[in-house]
Amino acid sequence: MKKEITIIGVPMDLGQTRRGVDMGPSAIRYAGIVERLEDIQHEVQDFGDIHIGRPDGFQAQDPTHNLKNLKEVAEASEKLADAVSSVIAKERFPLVLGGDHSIAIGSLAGIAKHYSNLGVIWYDAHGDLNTAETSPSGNIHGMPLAASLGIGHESLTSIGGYMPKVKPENIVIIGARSLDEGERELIKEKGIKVYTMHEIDRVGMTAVMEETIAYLKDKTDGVHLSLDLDGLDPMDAPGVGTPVLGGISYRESHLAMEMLAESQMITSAEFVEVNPILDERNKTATVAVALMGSLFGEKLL
Ligand code: EXY
Ligand code: MN
Ligand code: MN
Ligand code: MN
Repeated sequence: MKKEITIIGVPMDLGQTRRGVDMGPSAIRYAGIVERLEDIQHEVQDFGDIHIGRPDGFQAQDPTHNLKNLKEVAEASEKLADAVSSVIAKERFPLVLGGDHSIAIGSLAGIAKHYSNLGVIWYDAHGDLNTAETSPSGNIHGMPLAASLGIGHESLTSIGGYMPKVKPENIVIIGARSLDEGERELIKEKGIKVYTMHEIDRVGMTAVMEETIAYLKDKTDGVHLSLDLDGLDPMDAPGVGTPVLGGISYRESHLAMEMLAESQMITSAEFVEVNPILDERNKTATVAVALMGSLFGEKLL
């Protein structure tokens, strides 16, 4: 089904400390995302990039909070929330390109207010469920899902002027294989549905996606796909800042996207953590574009 898509670039690298991920939006555009979607008959507009304020000097880690670049990440999140919300208000599909995963704080703030029960599919090696109290790094890209649940520092949970953005029962995490202690406790406490790599290996991606679609279909009025390229195996997506061995394969990821396309349940999406500096000949951005093709209905035959 033809969609009216607006691409929003977020050159954010302040949610973590490896330079280069701010070039993710350019790398994905260079890999031909606009042409790819137009080739399958979608109408595509490019909003351009959200402006990211830079901290004075280098990483302004705030020792009292264990929240690096909190001010700049919060400011960018508000700007992104406004941009995404205006896209949805025009009844267009927001396709957000990262930038590190802290951008999901802004995406979800801009999206969730348009739905009464937004579902979230978090495709990621990580849970991104940390707070300043539980984070081993102080990197805010490890906190966006917690913040969107209303858990964590008020500067992050209050983006968009409301909380929470999402309820625990409307989240499915797929691909987890690196969870910190605090994240494991939160998952148990909140009853968040998680398919780790163990489940994916055991039952297969087809069953995981069938169960995910069935789990969300009747209780949500929209579903956001937050796809972190580090959810894939580093062999297939090497250009990411926090690679973890033993990930989801390229073909399993295409199948997941193709099944989501068939379900027609996805109402917004973001693709994050592409870092062309750590990549091999823009391979990870190219993989991201191929997966977006499948998500938007591209067929092999
Ligand atoms: N859990 C670790 C932390 O919080 O520092 C690693 C987080 C990596 C986050 C990437 C975006 O998925
Ligand atoms: Mn500036
Ligand atoms: Mn992530
Ligand atoms: Mn990740």
